[in-house]
Amino acid sequence: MPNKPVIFVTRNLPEAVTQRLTASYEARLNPGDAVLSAEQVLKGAEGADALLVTPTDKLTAELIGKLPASVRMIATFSVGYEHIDIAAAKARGLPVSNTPDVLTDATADIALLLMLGAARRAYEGERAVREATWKSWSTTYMLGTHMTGKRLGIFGMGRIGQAVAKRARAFDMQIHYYNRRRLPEHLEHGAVYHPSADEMLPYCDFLSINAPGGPETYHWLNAARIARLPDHAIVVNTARGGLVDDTALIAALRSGKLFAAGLDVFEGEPALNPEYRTLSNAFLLPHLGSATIETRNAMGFKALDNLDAFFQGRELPDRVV
Ligand code: 8YV
Repeated sequence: MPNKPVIFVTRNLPEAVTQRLTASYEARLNPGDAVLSAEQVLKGAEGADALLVTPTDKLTAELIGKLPASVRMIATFSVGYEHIDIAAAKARGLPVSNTPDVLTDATADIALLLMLGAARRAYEGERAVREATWKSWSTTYMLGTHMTGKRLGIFGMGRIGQAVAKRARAFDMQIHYYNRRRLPEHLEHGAVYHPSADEMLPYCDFLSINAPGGPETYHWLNAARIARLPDHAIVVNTARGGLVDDTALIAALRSGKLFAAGLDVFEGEPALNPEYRTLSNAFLLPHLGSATIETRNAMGFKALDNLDAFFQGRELPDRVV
């Protein structure tokens, strides 16, 4: 069919998503799946009607300012959109869509995996089995700390924070939370709201970070806030690495102030602070929050739903700006 809109897709997509994309659009793909430089993004965008991007593309104000006039929409294959300068997109009248909801469960599942993995020393245990350093059972071998019945503080009680709380309630955890706005009571399910995050921290045997990244939350978890946590607390992060001051977290993991951390996201990932690799009380995953076949397909279909809406002149279902 002639005149299909041209979509420049910066990274490889799941097969089912690519099939649907290529049926409706003239897709300009990146088969090698390399992370593209700003110059490569601009080159790929030449003559394209829309961009389908991911968080590995840094769409700065400068890059957005240089986009060819043909580009009329940006769809990101992610719920987070701190990699896109939203003000610059708005100034150019470029609509931006994201992929909320469909990755809520997968990401909350990973948060629970991190909490259990950190509390029960899953990394050390797994390594002992593989490296054959496990010699015998003993009453004091590799003791972790209990998760059941403890207090969980959630920083950022949006969709994912609420899904983490739901799962944690099955472990009889008492939920505390900080959010810019208090949830309506029927969504709190008994969780204790703290109007200030700093005031919540002393109640967090476990702290789960579920707030968006970006300048407002940059290095939110710093040395002063870690000091407010109970001794031997556990920190997990499935949001964005930038929320954590790595130097402060690493110092607290080394000193024993914190029992452990479970991290799925890192500032500068995949080039994380190398000291994390040396810490046996850090349970580390390579940004797997939404990495299930079901979720990644659903994210791709959501991005396509938004592109379809745009090119059919309908309101975007997931409009960020
Ligand atoms: C994705 C994410 O893995 O959607 C997000 O914001 O952080 C992750 O779930 C990633 O963005 C894929 O594009």
